[in-house]
Amino acid sequence: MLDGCTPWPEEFAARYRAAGYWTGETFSDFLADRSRRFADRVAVVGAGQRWTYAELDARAAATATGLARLGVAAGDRVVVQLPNVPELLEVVFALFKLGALPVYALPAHRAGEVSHLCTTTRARALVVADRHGGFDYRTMVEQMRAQGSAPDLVLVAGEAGGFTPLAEARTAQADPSVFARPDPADVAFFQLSGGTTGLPKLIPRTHDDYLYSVRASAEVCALGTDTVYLAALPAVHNFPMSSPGFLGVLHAGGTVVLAPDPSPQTAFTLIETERVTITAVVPPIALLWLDAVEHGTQRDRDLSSLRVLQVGGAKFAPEAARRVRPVLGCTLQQVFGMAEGLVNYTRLDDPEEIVTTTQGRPLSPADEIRIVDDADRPVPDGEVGHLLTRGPYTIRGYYQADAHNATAFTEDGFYRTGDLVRLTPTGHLVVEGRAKDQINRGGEKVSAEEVENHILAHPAVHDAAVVGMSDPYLGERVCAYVIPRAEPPSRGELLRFLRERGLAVYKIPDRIEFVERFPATGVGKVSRRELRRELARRLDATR
Ligand code: J2J
Repeated sequence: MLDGCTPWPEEFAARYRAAGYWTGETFSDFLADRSRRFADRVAVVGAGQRWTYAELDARAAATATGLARLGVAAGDRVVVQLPNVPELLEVVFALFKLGALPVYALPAHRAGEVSHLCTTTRARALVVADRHGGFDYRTMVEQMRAQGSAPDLVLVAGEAGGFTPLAEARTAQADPSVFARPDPADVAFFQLSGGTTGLPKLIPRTHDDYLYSVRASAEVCALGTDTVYLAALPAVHNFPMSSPGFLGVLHAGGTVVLAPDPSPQTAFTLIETERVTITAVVPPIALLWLDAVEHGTQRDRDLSSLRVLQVGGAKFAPEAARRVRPVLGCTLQQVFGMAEGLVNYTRLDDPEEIVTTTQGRPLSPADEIRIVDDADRPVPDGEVGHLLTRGPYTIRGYYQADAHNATAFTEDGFYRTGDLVRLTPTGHLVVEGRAKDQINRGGEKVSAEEVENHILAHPAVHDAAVVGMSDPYLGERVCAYVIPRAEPPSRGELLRFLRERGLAVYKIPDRIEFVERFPATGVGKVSRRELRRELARRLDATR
């Protein structure tokens, strides 16, 4: 296995193979195989294009050949930061064919995160779009170049400026001799962790483990060739990629429709015209859709093709969950997952009460769950505790992170999710809170420590503590408490400073409070819990 990654112990690997979870299929062969089976079916629709499986496979093969000529080889890491455009699938499958490893960056990431990904993985190349959502990625890469953190090879989908156009990497003729046959037990790509540490951690996922979660998810979601899946969230995120996501849909021979944004206007138009059957959103988007249909301008939309609305990434309140069926006329499926592995689903035939009040149950019979107290002792049945998990598609370690892995995993290989959950008598999990220093901003994860480090870099800042503040729409927003050295910088100046450091859009604090000191815990550490309480009091006072 790739250096810096933790394999499953051999006895577990043998067990997962014997049970048929790990089949030995790889992402390198995946598309060619589906293309043989579903050749003339439409695989992907988006940005004015519509490609069949055969076309997508031919494009991926031609791009793989071109990338090989540009020097990309098996084992190379390539950072892929593309919005929801068909080229995303083309590039990712081209890399798979080459045996190169995609490293996924969200479109909202900026120079800070993308530089970190490029340098930690020693990326051979970076693939970006020209512009998306009002942001010019070429300018970002120029900034990275100036800092020496961009790889030499930069490919741009669209207007390339001074970089290599992605279209140029596509050769007229594919050359299968450049294709690789990786070991199915090896790492296929890197997902990004939401993070609780100073820098985002990389999650190595293998062919065997990830393809199992894709196949099993497609089955739980009853996908088939008649499935039309709308990717409304950024497709590189683990949820729209694999739960069951675009990979699950391609596995089953369905059609992936890529939405440039998840607004009701954009998404409903695509649902109507493409006859979408299933889609996945985070809770704030679900609320937006519900409101748009119930009270807003989208009342007369024809959403009759929609069978399943998946909601996950953050807690979906039961009151909102109960509105899904009457308002949108489809089945709700709650999804509680993580890029590290474990995914829980409510099943399509679960009673309405379970679907609206729980976050589902584990995907696999081989998923092991422990709910424990602070001392790792199992809590009594039905009580709230820390969720630990181990299984055939949950990683055993982050990439090159020995020190962090020592606390993020138990000695016997359980991943500490940082989530507080309870188990219902029916075997479903209810997420009751979180013990990790992470803010969940409507499904987008923000590490408190990471943002604090950026604020601390400002010369006028003495200390910083970042906490979540409750928000009726996003669930939480980001609030930074700052102790200035003397004269505090203005809020505007501090925000500009953070943007210029290349921090992702969703990590920029929504609120900044200047204070003289922080409340301390018993051992003298900054008490983020006390800060959260203080903030709640302040917000209540102004409401
Ligand atoms: C409460 N909290 C949730 C839910 C995730 C499918 C779906 C989501 C993700 C994801 C994913 C939640 N209710 N329904 O990768 O494949 C919080 C938990 C969890 C963290 C993981 C998938 N669904 N969460 O959100 O890696 O705190 O993955 O540990 O981005 O999101 O975040 P992430």
